[in-house]
Amino acid sequence: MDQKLITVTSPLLPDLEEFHELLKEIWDSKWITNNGSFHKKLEAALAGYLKVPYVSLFTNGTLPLITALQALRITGEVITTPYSFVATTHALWWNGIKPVFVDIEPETGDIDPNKIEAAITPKTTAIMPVHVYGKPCKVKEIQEIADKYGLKVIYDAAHAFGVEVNGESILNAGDMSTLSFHATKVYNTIEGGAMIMHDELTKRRIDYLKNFGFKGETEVIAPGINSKMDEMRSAYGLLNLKQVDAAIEARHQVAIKYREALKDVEGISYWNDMPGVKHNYSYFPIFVDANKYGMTRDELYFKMKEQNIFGRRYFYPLICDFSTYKGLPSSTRENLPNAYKMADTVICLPMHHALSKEDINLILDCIIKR
Ligand code: T4K
Repeated sequence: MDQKLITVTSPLLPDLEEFHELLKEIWDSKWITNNGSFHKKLEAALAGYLKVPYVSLFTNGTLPLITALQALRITGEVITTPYSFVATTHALWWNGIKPVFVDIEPETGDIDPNKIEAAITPKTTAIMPVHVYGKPCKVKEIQEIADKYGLKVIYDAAHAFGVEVNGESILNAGDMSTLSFHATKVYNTIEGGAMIMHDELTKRRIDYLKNFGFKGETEVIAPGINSKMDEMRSAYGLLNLKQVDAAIEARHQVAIKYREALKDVEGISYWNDMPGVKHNYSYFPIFVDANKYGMTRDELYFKMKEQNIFGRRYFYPLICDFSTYKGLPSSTRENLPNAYKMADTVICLPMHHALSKEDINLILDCIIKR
């Protein structure tokens, strides 16, 4: 028999019978997309769950980034991080905006606010930070810089579903935040995403923009796009919302086990929970110090693969190392030493709600027994 694969994540799936019942309702109604009743219900339920005033659903987590940049009329240069998934800067590229990469903090993986001011030029119009792995950025410091220079702030919060700092949602920071509900995320709608905004007028404008710009039947207010979530995925999302707290708690328990077992392993480090933060345990990155551990990150990564343990090197290579971005002036090792170091040493261990005790032990044995 083939040995089971232990993958970096596994999707949270709703109960099939319950989903079938909702599908039957959708079939009966014959309303399958374009702001249907499940779409409306999910937007309201998510606003409540996430403690945010307005949610606009999208068809994935990339289109709300692209749409936010359009809606805020961002142009020129945007300051961002190289330590993310490519979608972050692809959204800039699709809008004809030049990304300017700023280094990250070694203790969070997020953009370092102390290095932002030096990267601002007369062409800078916005900052686009990422709460990478769901670790909250220093939003107060970032906002102070944005206010000083008159810049907009759009958070790529793809990893930060449900993350709170001192009881407040991290999604309320900045001008807008965007979420991804991709299958690989803590909370998924198969493919899907959302934008979080602070006022009703912006919510209305975004809802027009994600529907080609249509306001009513005959008026188009702007050249919008089509990025609406359909009724099937909205219904699926409503069911998954009921079980996401349990899934996050299961992930938390995995993190506790990893930390306990790895705490004395020379050359392997990881992050602990941050004070005052409600984490979502979306990823569990470890960092390999080859000199102390006696094996490089890649040696460990491939050894794990041989044992059918598929961690991932998120986020290696850095975005600035992909051919589209490599030639940019900010894409250098000298400018981004912390980001390069993290990308060269990280492995995200398997982390999801359905990891068994046996899976966890296999993963830990593979790391501990060199
Ligand atoms: N901003 C940030 C910071 C992001 O991280 C992302 C997406 C976005 C924006 C854009 O959001 P979306 O437009 O994608 O909604 C994955 C995801 O496709 C991507 O959503 C995610 N970030 C990125 C970090 O990871 P891959 O290429 O690594 O996924 P893949 O297909 O290799 O899957 C990883 C593992 O998950 C598989 O080995 C097994 C498991 N899996 C995956 C799928 C799709 C399953 O068990 N079932 C599945 O259906 O990109």
